[in-house]
Amino acid sequence: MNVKNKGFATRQIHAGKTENSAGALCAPIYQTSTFAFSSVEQGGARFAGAEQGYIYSRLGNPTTNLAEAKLAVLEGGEDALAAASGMGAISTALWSSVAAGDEIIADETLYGCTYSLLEHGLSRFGVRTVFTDLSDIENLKKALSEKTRVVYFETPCNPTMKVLDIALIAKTAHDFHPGIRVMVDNTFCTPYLQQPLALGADTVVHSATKYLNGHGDVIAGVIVGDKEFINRCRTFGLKDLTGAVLSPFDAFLLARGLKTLDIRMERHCANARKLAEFFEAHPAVSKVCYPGLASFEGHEIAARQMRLPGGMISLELNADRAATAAALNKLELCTVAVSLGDAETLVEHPATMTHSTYSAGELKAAGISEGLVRISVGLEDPEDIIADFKAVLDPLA
Ligand code: 3LM
Repeated sequence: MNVKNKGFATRQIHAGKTENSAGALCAPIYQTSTFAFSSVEQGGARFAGAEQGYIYSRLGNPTTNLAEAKLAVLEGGEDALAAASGMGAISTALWSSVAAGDEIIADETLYGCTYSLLEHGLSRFGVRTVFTDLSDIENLKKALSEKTRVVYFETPCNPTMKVLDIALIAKTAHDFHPGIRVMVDNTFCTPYLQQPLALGADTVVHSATKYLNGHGDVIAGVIVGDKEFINRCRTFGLKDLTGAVLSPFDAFLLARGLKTLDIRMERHCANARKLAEFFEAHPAVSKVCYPGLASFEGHEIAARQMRLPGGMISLELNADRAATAAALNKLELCTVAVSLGDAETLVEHPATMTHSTYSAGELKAAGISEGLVRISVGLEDPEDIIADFKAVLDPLA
């Protein structure tokens, strides 16, 4: 059954389903590295692309295809490619887009390892990245050149929650040259909250480790976009350049997690809004970055391009770094840990953890202050999350 025109919940549950010999409701895990050919000729035909069918799990696997089919349909893309991690997806997509001499324009506030890939990785192979603040569209106009191949950004940005206008950035880049690939990391939102392709972007990448899987037990990534690009990523980028293939078991867990994406995101967002409002009213908190607060700079753009303001909050306390750390160490319900999008509320310190790949000067340029604390609001009862923070913040007020 084609579910493309059904509602989001129906698509997340039913997209990608195929029949199996036992009639199992949940797709089997095809835990196999290779696939038998009926003959030498058939193997040759599959390698030549003259016949459809599986060859080897680095090139495709039925369980992985299920997760890919769901994500393509949910993001509104023609096709999707799963990868072994978010960084596997991002590196595969970028390696498949550039060659020595090309340029990438990226927002200056990015997940730490993406920043490192661009600044310390691709730069070694003759690919230069121009980092700029894409919230001012004049910066993009200045940075665009005949060498630009990709415009890359996250929104909301990890970890400052800066919101970028996807439609405006995509239009500006495409007006300059339609061939420029506008690539958006949609990890913080998932397709339930935001659909970059519908807003004019060409490619979406994700750390599927986060909300998409949603249970903190998988490292995975995905690229979504047009058939030609995904095919290039599959048959060259992932196959030959990175080899960052998702295992069938992790693909199974990802497809399983996706079935409840909408209800989890609704709860993450409802909890985050309550917690953000609590922080905003608390005297120990000097700054709250949450797209759902009218006081937050990115509020209007977020309201336009996101269904709900998300489950991530960043904040600063009226305390020095040591006192901030001491307070966080006293949390009992919430866990001090990197990563995000899990059932558990996770709290981390970007300057020393997720963004320690930035130098002190680079952190400052990216707007990531020394005292910034990032919270991935979980699915617990919101009163319990708030009580945990209240107990450690009250003594600071
Ligand atoms: C983190 N982030 O805690 P993986 N894109 C975004 C991300 O946030 C991440 C990736 C890509 C965190 C991971 S830090 C050691 C833990 C917006 C990951 C990369 O390769 O699946 O980890 O995704 O912010």
